[in-house]
Amino acid sequence: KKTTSTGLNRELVEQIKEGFLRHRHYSLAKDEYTATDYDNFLSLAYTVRDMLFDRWIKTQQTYYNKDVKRVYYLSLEFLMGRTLGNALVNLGIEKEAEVAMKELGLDIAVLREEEKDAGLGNGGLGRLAACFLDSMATLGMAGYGYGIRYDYGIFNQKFVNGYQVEEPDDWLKLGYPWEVERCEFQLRVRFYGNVRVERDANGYERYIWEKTQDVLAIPFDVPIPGYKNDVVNTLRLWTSRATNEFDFHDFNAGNYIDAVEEKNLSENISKVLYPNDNSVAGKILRLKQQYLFVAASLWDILRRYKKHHKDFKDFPKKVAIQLNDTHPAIAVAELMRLLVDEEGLVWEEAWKITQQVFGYTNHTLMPEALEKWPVAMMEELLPRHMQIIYKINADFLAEVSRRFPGDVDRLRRMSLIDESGERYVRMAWLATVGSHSINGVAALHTELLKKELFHDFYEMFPERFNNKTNGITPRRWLLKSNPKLSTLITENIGDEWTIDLFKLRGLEKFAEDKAFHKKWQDIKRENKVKLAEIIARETGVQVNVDSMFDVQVKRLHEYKRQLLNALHIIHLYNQLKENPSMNFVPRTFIFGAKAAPGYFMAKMIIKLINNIAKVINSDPVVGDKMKVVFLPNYRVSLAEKIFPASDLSEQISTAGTEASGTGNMKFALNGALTIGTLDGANVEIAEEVGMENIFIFGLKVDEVEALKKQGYHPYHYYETNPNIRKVIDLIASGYFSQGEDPNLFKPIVDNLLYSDPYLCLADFQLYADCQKKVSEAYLDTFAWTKKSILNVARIGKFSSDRTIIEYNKDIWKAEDHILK
Ligand code: DL6
Repeated sequence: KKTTSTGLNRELVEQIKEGFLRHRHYSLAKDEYTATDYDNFLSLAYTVRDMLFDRWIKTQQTYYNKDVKRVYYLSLEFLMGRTLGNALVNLGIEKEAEVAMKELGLDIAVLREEEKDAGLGNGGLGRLAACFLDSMATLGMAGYGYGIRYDYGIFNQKFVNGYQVEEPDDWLKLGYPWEVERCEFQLRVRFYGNVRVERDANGYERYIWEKTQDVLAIPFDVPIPGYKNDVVNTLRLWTSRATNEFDFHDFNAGNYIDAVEEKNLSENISKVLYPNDNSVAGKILRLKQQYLFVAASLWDILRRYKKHHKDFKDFPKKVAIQLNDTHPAIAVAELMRLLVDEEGLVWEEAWKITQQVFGYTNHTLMPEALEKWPVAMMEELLPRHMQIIYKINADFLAEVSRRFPGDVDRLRRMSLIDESGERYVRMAWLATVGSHSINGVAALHTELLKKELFHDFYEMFPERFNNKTNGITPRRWLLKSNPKLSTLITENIGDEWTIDLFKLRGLEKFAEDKAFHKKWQDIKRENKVKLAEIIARETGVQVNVDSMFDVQVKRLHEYKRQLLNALHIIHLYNQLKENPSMNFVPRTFIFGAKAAPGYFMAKMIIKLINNIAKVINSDPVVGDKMKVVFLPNYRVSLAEKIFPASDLSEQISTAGTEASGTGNMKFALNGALTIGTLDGANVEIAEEVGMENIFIFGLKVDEVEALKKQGYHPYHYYETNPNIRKVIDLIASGYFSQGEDPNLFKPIVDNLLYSDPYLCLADFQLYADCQKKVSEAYLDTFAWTKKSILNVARIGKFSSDRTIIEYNKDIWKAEDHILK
């Protein structure tokens, strides 16, 4: 390869230019006069895609020829964000692409902004799946993502008069350049119908699922490049379509409208992502989505396996399937159905295989997020699966009885069927019983799972439980999103950190280096200037880039306590109003969060924060000391601009509620300090970076439990803490209602005073005291910068590469570095 003295590969530059012009001409029929920015983005995307395709074909050929063990990550969500920048980084051609565009008179930054986010997920769970795909490819494993190609991803959020308004995310409207439709692998997925029992020649019962209503599942493949290793893996997303006969049958009967309606119903299945994070919708369409993608994926997995194998005895040696939460848990019953009904295995053998193949990851303890499907609904939609679940349950409960004779209450608790009222199938139990591995996503979370939710199961088979602390890919979340900091790091410790994040430890020796500090601070400031421009554009608010950027970005949920943050902002505001000349460390409070459209309290909290922002930002007493901004439409591409510009990371969930968190890792990786509770992965972040480099406050899990047990009375805090009283009184007075009903925020006030399920009031003073320490610490620039450097230096554990290596060692046991 011909590279110039600056390390630029000229040959590649020319190749990119040639590809770009060819695609603009032949794929889009455009020229430099008629091409829009989007056309130019597409032309570059197609050019990069060509490079991915070469590697994709080679990678897949190698997997096939070596008949390697495949790892399948089944997830109803993949929050991929944009692909172009990531592909350029992973192919190692970022510079060449930039120069190529420049030489054609184009600014690559402009083109990159043209790409729509693939927002096929709600939050942490979906983004984790995306990071895992990146890590599996980077580690050279034969990893596949399987999910749904929703026509509409997570809604676009707007604010109208401070209220959240949802708009459809029509992300496919202009075409998605990264996918390839694979019609040849389309298949039928069955619903409804009934089950007939037949006896075969040997007298064995055969179950025939018939008179079904069928839908076609069509796969679309997206290439997933590893980092500079020529590996390209596959994300296969299914879309639903009507079967042809369906239309023709009704059509010939002269029933044109019904035929079209039927077609629409079938195609509805993959229409839209359910916008619920940490809560379930419980709608039949959701169960259809789950079964559609599970049935299609398992069929595909079996098809691939059968190319090399005549029977199923090696299936667990060649296949590992990870269930991303319970959303794909019906896979346990579906694999049993395929093996027993379709492939003719005996039940016991099929069950052994099923358990060996599946692993299940739990992502939440929130009761409202635990899926259970009404037995009646399941029986109607998936009659054969319901029979299989009953049989699994009967066998399992027999085993429980043997282990714990006479313990009827235990049987009731552990039954896959909840019979306390309307009968439900407990999907977490199905996933647990059907898997050889059950894991939580941070050490604390896993311990709580063993102690609480899965305690009975942990007593039955402790060896199945393990922890896999989450991680994030350093390629997207540092290398790509924070190029200046990445360059500084690489200049000083080399570039190995990109594939071995523990190498960041090398930065420790610069923790007190003044010249290094200066560069570190300059980069943070530049990133803040860029974010300030975005804030001004999006919200109209001019922020002070020399203020501390204090940021809370994540889904809006009461347990995440954006409200606690808001209460503290009002508290600071009260102090400033009382004493305008007080010493005050200027802060810009930045929020980003979508609320589930049906989540009233979450939407009220958004409105409250927007109104607080209006009041504070226009108060002359406050001036430049405080600004509050709520950035609309928080999403992956926006997150990439926020983390590098943050000084303080708010991770303030009630202890015992946030399973892990992954935003916490992204902030720390970009040099923000954390203020947080001992919850989720915060605990491990504190262990890694050291207590002197993080701000920990608040009740711990056992204290939360004890307080609730003794009877929690939030009103007591209101009565006894004047700071809290002033804050709540101000909200209740209508001060933030901005001309609307003075009682606008009464639901929030009442909830705080009389219920406060997430203990905002109990933690308030501890939080405010800790925030005071944060402000004091920020005044000491040297000490703050040192902490910032040490956070980055010690965050290596939270690479998703480490997480995937652990999954593979303990659960999947597949080969890595296959192409080497
Ligand atoms: O494991 C990824 C992510 C965690 O980091 C978050 O703490 C957790 O809230 C989230 N869980 C869910 C659960 N939803 N469901 N089902 O999104 O997972």
